[in-house]
Amino acid sequence: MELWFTEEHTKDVRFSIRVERQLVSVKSRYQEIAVFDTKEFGKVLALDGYVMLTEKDEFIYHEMITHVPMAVNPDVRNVLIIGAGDGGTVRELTRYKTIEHIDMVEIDEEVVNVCKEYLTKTSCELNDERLNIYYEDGLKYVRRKNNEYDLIIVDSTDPFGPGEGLFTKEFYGNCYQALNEKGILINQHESPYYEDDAASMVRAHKNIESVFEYSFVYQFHMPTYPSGHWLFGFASKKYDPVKDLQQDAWNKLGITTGYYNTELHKGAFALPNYVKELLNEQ
Ligand code: AG3
Repeated sequence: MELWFTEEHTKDVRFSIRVERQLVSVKSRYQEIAVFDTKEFGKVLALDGYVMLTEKDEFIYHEMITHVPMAVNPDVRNVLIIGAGDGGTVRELTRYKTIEHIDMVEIDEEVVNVCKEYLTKTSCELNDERLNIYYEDGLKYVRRKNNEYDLIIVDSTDPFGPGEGLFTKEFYGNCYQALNEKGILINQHESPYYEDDAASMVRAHKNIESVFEYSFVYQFHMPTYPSGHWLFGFASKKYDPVKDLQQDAWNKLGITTGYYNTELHKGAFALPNYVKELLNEQ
C-alpha cells in the first residue's frame, strides 16, 4: 500500500511526500504533532499538517537562522530563542564556544519530548549546560525582559495557531525592549511567493520596520516549504547585516557548514524585484 503525506500549499496547490512509516502522532494541548519516515527527506516533523522540518533540508534553515546574525556580531553571549522545540537552532548555536547562555521559550513541551525521542539529528544538543528551556508563551515571556539579550531568534510556526502572536507589533516591540543596544532580532518571515504567505510576510515586515532602526529581509532555498523560497527577517538597533558583516572573524572560527558561507551571506540580502516591490523598497 502506498502512503503519502500531503500539505496544502494553497487552495490549488499541494505538495506530497511518500511515507515509509508513520512513527508517531500525538495531540498536545496546542497542536497535532506527527513524525514520519520518508525515503527522500528522511524523518519529517509536521505540526497541524504543516511541514516544520525534514532531516534532509533542515540544515539550510537552521544554518541561515543562526550563522547570519553570528557573523554580524560574533561576540554574542546571551541568546533568547522563541519556539524551536526541535532543537535545530540550539544545535547550531552551541557550536559557538563564546555563547554563554541560551534561554529557549517553547510553548509546547510535547514538541520537545517527541523531537528528543524521534528527531535526534536536531535535538542532540538540547541537554547543553548553557541552555535553559521554559515551557511558556514567548509572547508573555518577552514582556518581562529588559535590555538582556544580544540576540533573539524567533523560530516559529506560520502566523496561525499557537504562533500567531509572534508576528504582531506588540511582540516585536517587546523584543526590542528585551534586546540590549547591540541586539539583533532574527525571525521566521514566511515566503514571498504565494498570495497568503506574501501577505503575512509583508505584514510582519511592516510591524518590525515600525519598531527597529534597521530592518532587512534575507532569502534562502527551502525545498519542502511552500514554493521553496523562504525568508528570515534581520532587525537591529545598530547593525547593517551586509556592511557590518565580520567576514574574517567568522571564517577564522572554522565552523563547517553545508549551506551558509560569508559570500552567500551578502547575496542573501539581495532580493528579487518582485519581493522588493512587495516590501515597498523599489
Ligand atoms: N518553522 C516553520 C516554518 C514554516 C513552515 N511552513 C509550512 N510548511 N507551511 C520551522 C521550525 C524549524 N526549527
